[in-house]
Amino acid sequence: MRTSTSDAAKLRALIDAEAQRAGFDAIAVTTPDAIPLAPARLAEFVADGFHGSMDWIAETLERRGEPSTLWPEVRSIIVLAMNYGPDHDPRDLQARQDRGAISVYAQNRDYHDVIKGRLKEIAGKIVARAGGDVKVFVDTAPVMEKPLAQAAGLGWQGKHTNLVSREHGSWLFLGTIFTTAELAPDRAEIDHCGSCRACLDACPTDAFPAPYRLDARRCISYLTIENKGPIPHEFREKIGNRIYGCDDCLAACPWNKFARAASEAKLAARDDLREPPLADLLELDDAAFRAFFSGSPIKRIGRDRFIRNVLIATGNSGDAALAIPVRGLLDDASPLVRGAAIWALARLVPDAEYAERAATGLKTENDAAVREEWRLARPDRAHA
Ligand code: B12
Repeated sequence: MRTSTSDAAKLRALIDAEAQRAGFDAIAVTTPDAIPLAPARLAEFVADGFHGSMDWIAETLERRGEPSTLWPEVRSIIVLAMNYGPDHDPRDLQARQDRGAISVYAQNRDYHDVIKGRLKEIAGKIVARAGGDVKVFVDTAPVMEKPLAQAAGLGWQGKHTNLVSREHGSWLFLGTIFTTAELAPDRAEIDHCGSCRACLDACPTDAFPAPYRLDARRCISYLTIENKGPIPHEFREKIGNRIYGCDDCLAACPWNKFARAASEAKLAARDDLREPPLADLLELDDAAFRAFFSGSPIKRIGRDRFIRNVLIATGNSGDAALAIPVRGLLDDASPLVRGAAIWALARLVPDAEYAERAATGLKTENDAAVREEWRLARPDRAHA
């Protein structure tokens, strides 16, 4: 769609005003051809297997790497960012082993819902003013939001691969509006990480094989959210009490000193998700899980995967009192839960109890993976 320079300037002024009104903290514009390096880097990520079981990344490779393959009519891409900065250092909770640590982004209402609604409002205003067509995307569409945000100038992709901004540090959500309108692009941002490697060194599971490259299979965010099966043994202790996502690489970023806490009205944390007791979470059955996490992104992973995570944190808690709810989960209907309960039990009860329960468990358990958990949790104590 052809737009005259003065019309484009007026449209941009409208977009800026609407974005501010909708509560976005930053907005900038880029073009669909502005991320020429991204397709090859994305292909390398997939070729190396770094996407793990996120098959949807491999399946959408072409569309994801090239915005104009996703939507040939797109002429401009508006990238919007919303600050979700915490009002405390999220790593502090790691010292409270009886509590579960939920990553900052998941302590509020699901940002997909919050941001998508607001992007749609702005997109509606663009069409009303300039005509043409628009599409809005946040997170789940095959769009590479971070390189697009860097190309638009909102920040740069840090060594932890997330977008870092001078004003908001590492605490930004991203969303995009694709439009057929021609808008003048903003200038791309350059890298300001320098020789810093704080985020790389902060990773508990060594998920960065090199700066700017993440092996998702080792990332606690992937292991606790995307991974549907048992959590590999090598990561269980390192996960500590992190029960949904991880903030360590973000929280280590020195640029956060310029960030401010997100406002209450927008994306403030739910009080009951700031430091939930593991004992309470272990009690959640399916219905209680869905009710408690209504409107939260955590609901997406379902009760069984969530309880799996809580059980790993419970095993790491060293709190023998938690063996009581763990014993109750040894007979859970979900093999995923039973397997994680075995691991937690092995770390909380004396040898004699474990040996006795393993002997009984191995007699009655039919699931091969759960049987393997009985054997591996304490190889010296479990006899087939
Ligand atoms: C898949 C995914 C994940 C996966 C994989 C993460 C990843 N880094 O790829 C997992 C589940 C692990 C994950 C975790 C998290 N995620 Co996520 N995730 C996504 C998603 C859906 C796609 C990302 C993607 O395209 N990955 C593929 C890789 C190849 O792309 P890339 O990360 O851009 O990789 C680039 C670099 O490697 C770089 N590169 C490679 N080599 C080199 C060399 C040099 C020299 C340079 C300069 C660059 C470079 O080029 C690549 C292409 O740009 C986006 C939403 C979206 N649609 O964009 C959200 C998104 C990236 N996630 C987000 C968030 C908040 C998180 C978590 C913080 C959540 C949490 N607290 O647990 C963690 C952070 C972990 C981390 N350090 O990345 C936000 C990030 C916002 C921001 N400020 O950047 C996004 C944008 C969602 C959103 N709409 O806000 N996520």
